[in-house]
Amino acid sequence: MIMVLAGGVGAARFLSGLIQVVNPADVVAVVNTGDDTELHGLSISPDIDTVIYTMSGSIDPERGWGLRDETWRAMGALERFETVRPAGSAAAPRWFNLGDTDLATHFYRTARVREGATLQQITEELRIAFGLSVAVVPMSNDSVRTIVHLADGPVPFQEYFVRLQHNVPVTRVEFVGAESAAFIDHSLLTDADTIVIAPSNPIVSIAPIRALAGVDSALTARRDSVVAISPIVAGAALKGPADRMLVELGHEPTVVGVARIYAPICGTLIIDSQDEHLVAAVEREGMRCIATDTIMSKPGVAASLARIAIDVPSNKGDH
Ligand code: FO1
Repeated sequence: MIMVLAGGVGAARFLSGLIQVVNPADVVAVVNTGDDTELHGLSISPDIDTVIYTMSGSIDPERGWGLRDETWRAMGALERFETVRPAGSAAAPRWFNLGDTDLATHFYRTARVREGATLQQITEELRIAFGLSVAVVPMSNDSVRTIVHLADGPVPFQEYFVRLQHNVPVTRVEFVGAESAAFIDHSLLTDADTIVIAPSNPIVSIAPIRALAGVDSALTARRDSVVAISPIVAGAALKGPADRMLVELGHEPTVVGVARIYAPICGTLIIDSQDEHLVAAVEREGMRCIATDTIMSKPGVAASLARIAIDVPSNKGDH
């Protein structure tokens, strides 16, 4: 079994490649839920939905989130209330775009949460409803919320990422609830033949999972069969604020910076060919380093990247 630690868009694209080269039933995607939010009274799990939508081919390819062929009539209809909404009211927020067909997912998840279903049960129902044979599980059934501390105070992740367009320096990132939240299933950390850390933001997509009790120690214990793919290429993030966040939080915005973050828990870092000149520098951090094409916007790259990722530890047992 191959376990993938996943955030949003980059991880979803990698997973789409992985299920082309292995039996999807052999894959378990453990997805960050620190981005989760409640808006309009709805329970929203963006990274879980992005992974399910992408692997099922339902994703909007340009946005990388939400559903293709989407309409926005419900969001548009909220506009009339903005003039009457009292100051301080959370009603009718329009900064977070929920498409009409995407709303169906949030209606379903919210109703099931209210009935007492766990996020794992709901996610299992969603992935089956979207025709996936890959197991998609939340990192925890317990609430973990990524709070981003800015110069003028803390904000929930989605307010940082979407409302503020992440155009604001971060001083600290906190995972509220992580100290008491239970990782979804520790046997995944011990029984997996290979663990892949997908090309997601190390600070806000992978770190929330690592913050759960026992995860880092379990990964460290088997770091030789843990492979990470750098989300930073040539000193920049392909999508999102990962490079700026690395700098703002005191890391190098390069593959060496990523290596230093992952070295304790991961034996191999896969970097893009554009960073080939940094292979030796990454290896000086105590990791094996493989340079290859990691730009998954090109067809076929996700599949070839996945094949390389799962073959790395293959000399340590078959899949
Ligand atoms: N990202 C945006 O940049 N703008 C949005 O309006 C937006 C809405 C949205 C709705 C549902 C959903 O599942 C994801 C959505 N995202 C949006 C992406 C979301 O912010 C993710 O958390 C990021 O992609 C980081 O993983």
